[in-house]
Amino acid sequence: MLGENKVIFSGVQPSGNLTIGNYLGAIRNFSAFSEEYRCFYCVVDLHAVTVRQVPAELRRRTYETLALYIACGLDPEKNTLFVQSHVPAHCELSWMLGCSTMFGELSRMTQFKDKSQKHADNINAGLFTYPVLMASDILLYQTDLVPVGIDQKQHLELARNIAIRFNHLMGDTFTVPDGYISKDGMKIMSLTEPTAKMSKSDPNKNAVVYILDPKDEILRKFRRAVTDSGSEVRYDEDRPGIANLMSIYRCFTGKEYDEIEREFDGRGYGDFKAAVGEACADALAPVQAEFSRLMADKGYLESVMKAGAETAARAAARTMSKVRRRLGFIDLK
Ligand code: ATP
Ligand code: LTN
Repeated sequence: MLGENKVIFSGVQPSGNLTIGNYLGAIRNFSAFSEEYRCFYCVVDLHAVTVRQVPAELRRRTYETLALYIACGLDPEKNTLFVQSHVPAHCELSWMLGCSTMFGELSRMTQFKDKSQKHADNINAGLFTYPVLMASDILLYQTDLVPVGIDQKQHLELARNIAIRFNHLMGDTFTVPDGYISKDGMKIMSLTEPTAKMSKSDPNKNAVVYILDPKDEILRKFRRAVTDSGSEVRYDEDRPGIANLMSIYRCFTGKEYDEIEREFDGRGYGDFKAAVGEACADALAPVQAEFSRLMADKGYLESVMKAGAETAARAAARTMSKVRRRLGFIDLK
């Protein structure tokens, strides 16, 4: 264990502009842990290059993702915020764990299958071994809890299996992590195709609300959101369009579904969509203001990255030393 407190680790890829799915499903929930846990939040740039990136954009998004972490309420004094490629131990452990992860296990990962279909011209080895690097991120810090959206459940299960197998074969080395999948914002769906996940890499910009979208854009996207036939604001899983909007409204306002149904009783979808847009824009306004302030100060962001990388590297070094000894490598002090 690293000290007394339990450890949290999570990561977000700087692979696109962050969406309200990333916000409600992941980042917004992170700050609640800072008092009780030792928290590591990482910008996973090494994962992002499993699909092709334009270098200048990747660099900008790495700053932006870090700035968004802070703008969403993560205090760098209370959380270790850092960039994955600044701590080489992630790659080192990934190689070692890759040698006890089976081809068959990785072949079953649905994200690999999805992304291979989407990027058929670039099915690279990194895309295939992505979950091993993710397991290394987590296991390197002896993580107890991993807050993620439900889409990451399968990767998390694999990370647990990798840890359990290593502990069994080589002796107790890693804490076996648990996932923490928040009920709120578990899975925010696309606004144009409400049976598919809202995803930052969706080429259809109308399907996705970005954290940094201006208010008029947010209102417009919700106004155009696909809803089902019918006109009543009532929660019904068989009507995925309205169910998704109700779930977004609930996340932003804290109102329960029956309360929302009463609020919009006798009013049509139009009124409701406008209210969802307003609630979303109002909630995001302070995040956007803080983000702009932070992006104007790269020096500050770099100082956070540096301090974060030092703290993370120190914690990672302890695990690496243990792993080296377990595997029979010579651990020079
Ligand atoms: P991509 O579209 O490039 O696959 P992504 O939008 O899924 O990316 P990630 O960086 O892979 O984003 O995920 C960051 C975090 O946000 C993860 O914890 C993930 O589970 C969560 N997340 C992503 N999309 C959603 C969503 N639509 N609803 C809830 N949580 C989400
Ligand atoms: N695979 C995750 C991002 C990610 C992550 C992690 C999440 C990389 N390493 C470690 C939690 C813990 C994703 O695509 N959302």
